[in-house]
Amino acid sequence: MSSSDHTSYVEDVLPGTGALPPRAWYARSSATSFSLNGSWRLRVSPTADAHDSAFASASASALTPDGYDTDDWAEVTVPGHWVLQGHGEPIYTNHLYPFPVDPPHVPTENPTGDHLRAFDLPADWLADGSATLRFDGVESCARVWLNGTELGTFKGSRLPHEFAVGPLLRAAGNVLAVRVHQWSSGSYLEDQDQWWLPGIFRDVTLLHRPEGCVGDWFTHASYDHTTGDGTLRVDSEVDGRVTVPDLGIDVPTGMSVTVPVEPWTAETPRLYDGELATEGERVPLRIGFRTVAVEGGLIKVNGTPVLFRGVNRHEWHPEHGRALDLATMRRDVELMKRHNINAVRTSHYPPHPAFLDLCDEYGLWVIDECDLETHGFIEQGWHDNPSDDDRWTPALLDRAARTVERDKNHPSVVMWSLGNEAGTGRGLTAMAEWIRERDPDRLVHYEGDVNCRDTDVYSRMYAEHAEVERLGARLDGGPARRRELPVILCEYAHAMGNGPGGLADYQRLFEAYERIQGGFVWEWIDHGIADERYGYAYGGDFGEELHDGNFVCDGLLLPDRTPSPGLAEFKKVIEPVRIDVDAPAGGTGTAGAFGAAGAPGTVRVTNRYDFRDLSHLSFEWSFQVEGETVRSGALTVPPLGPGECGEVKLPAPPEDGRGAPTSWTVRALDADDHEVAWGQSAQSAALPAPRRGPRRADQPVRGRQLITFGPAAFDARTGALRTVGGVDVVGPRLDVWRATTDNDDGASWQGDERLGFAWRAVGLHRMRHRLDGVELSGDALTVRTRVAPAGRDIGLRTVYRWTADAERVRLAVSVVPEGDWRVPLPRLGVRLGLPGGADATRWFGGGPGEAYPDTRAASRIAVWHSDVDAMQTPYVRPQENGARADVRWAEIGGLRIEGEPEFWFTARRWTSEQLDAAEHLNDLAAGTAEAAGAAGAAGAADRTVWVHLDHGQQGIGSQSCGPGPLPCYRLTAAPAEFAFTFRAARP
Ligand code: IPT
Repeated sequence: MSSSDHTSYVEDVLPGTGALPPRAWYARSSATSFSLNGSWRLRVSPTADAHDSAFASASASALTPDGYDTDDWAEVTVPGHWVLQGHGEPIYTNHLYPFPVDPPHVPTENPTGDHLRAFDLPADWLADGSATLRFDGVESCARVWLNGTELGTFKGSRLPHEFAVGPLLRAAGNVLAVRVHQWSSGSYLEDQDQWWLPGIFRDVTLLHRPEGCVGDWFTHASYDHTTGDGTLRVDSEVDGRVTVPDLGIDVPTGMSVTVPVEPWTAETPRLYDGELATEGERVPLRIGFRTVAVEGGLIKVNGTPVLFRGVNRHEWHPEHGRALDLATMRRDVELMKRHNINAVRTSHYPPHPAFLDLCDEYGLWVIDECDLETHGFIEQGWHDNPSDDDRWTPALLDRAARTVERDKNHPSVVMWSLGNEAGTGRGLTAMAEWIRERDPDRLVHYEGDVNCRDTDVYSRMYAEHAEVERLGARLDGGPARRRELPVILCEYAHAMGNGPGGLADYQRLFEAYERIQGGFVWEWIDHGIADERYGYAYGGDFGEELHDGNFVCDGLLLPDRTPSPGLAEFKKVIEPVRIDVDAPAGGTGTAGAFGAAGAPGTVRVTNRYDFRDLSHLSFEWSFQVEGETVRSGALTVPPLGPGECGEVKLPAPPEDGRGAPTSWTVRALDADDHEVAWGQSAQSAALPAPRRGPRRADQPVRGRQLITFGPAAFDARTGALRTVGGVDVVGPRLDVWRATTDNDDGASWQGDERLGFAWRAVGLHRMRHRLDGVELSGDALTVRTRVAPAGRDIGLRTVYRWTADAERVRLAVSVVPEGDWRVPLPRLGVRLGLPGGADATRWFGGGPGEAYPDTRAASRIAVWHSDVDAMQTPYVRPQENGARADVRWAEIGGLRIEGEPEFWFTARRWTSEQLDAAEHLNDLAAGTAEAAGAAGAAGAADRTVWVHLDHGQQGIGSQSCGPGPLPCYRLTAAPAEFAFTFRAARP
């Protein structure tokens, strides 16, 4: 029990008192509404009962804010979280409750925000009828008074609550008082992996309810794909008429009408505008006709199986937390559509309802999840779990009802999800039963129900590729009911930091097996909090005693909504059109780029939409010579239907590429000229290899301190390159370390499998370079070394062999591992330092963005231009990033570097060690400033730029929560040879 009777509702397991029954939500109607968003007064107390009598009795006695002594109260913006507005601190935990687990009790230290808002009714407010006060989201428990009269209490943070307030309203001088407790029994049900952020974080609205107004209603709009007819029936609590002008519909509520319609799908989001009119109110309807069902073991919409290319979306804004404005929601939806995403799971609570309006309008399949997670009970083997305790069932049912009633009129919602990570139990079964009864026309999802007793789909999280394949091939066994069900991955591909890796490999499985109906990447956006001290803050930055660090930054968008390379990769992997370009390999010699016959190439186009043909896209070919587009034109592609595949000929090849590598690129563009999909042929030829024996071999000459050789000079003692083509360099030497990524580091529960852990244990971050010899022999300078960590007998025997002509030096590196290598290498290549003035970069190879062995689908070959800063990906926790794949040559800092074979190219203003040591973005800026200071350098322009030329990179994988990289992406320590040629870049 709480210390005060006035606060006993805080720990009561029941959801609340006084609220109206839940009903359909709408943004607009003919009835007036009045927003109470804006500036409120705020007083935060350390306990639930501080100022208890004062707040309550003041409410009772005073009708104007002047009646309160609010002089020392703060101002707070509603919607908002007070902890993000300078009062108290946010807390981040993944699944641990940040308080002792003793349900339903919460700590005595229970930050409580008393919110006050005075308001006059607008002049046009009609005093006929009644009014309701709607709260769209308050975390975690509220008690509400209007003009001194208590309206009630409620829990269920991301759910709407309405109160009847008509008789209490006055024309002027109303006072709304809302007491919000951070902790309540409801907190036990809201253990989602996110920040704990108390406050009135969604809209507060006063709704006029005229006589005869609309109550609750339920739009049933199905589609019969066999006839092309839609059937509409709007059930309404209050009788009225339903009109849909475009369909000539004008029927009473409750009556079914069947007419030919265009169906709604996420690809073709056809909405019909209609209206529900009762005697006292008209509410606009946006009707989408569609039917969702599991048939023959597959999720079908309008009779067609669908493939979810989805993301999990938490609501996030780096300054406002979960208080999202409409523009931000629209931005999310537009970014999703632009990146070929077709589905959202609203992890792990119903989103702001306006988000679902946008999903209807733009077209996204939605799994709408109830606001329920009790993950922290896993620590006690789920003992005392509210999901399996009858006392809590009313609270669970309340959450189900408030979700379904609020959102049931959205065509985009195709599945209800009971919640996330809440174990199993009777409460969950009761929710599923209630939902099926209320809305038999949608599917029920819950990943925690491993036997699928209560669900319509078998849902898995972070299954490794091999398991997905078994599930696809129906070799998974398990209970009979489950074997019959379709499979989705409600979470996969953990987008924490650099990654996720392996997306393309998952997509191949999703496309190969009909039972696997796609998945939802975890997750949409990093929940970093903008913070001057750090760049972005994450768990632990606010002094939390329990926290889970940067596990909260695991999205495809950086916190400011900049797409990360992971999103570019996802877009490519899930593109709804597959374009395979097969151009005959050209000759590198006299026959020209296309072989003697000059045969035109072929493009195979596959329509991977589920519903649409390709008539909304235009196609364009382009022809590149050594990465530069020299010709382009339109390509006519027939309007292939869903699933169809066709071949189109490329035009006759343009003039020969004079032995240079050539390629064809074909792009599919939508009506706004946005690229939807692309394909590129292989390069016709390798770059002509810089001749092994240089043109006129130069001979190294040993001086007192320097060895001069072609355009280069080396340290005579160490054999290290000092300058080449007039550019001073910190000579290249072998480098195997990378600042471990979140996916290298792995999740704490993954033990010894974690690579970052194993690498550090072996000592790959502290390799020593022993110099065994500097030899001059005729036309070569050879430097022999052994690179190895202290305390271990493993090592890499490394030989650098330099040759030169008048203009170029060539470095051939040979690496032979010694000893018993049990770990893969993070990277294998050389690192060199260039003067800080190095900035502009140009390269012929993969781009525009970063790529690693299992994240390279979006990398396309061209000549790219960038600069050192733009080549960085500012992951919230700094880590390896920014490599460009398949680079044939690169220019930076006045040098041109050619690779044999292609290499991974990375350039940054800090070393891997500095990157590795940084915990926040601001550490990097500070780190380099210090380094520059220590070197006596003046200003940023003098900082060394570190360039990595890598022969190999270890894959990325998804081990920050899921499986590591597939074996084929492992960089095994094995003998290797690779070479680079350096010369001054021609201006
Ligand atoms: C899974 C959770 O459902 C999700 O909320 C998030 O925490 C994610 O992991 C990791 O970021 S649960 C997983 C640990 C099995």
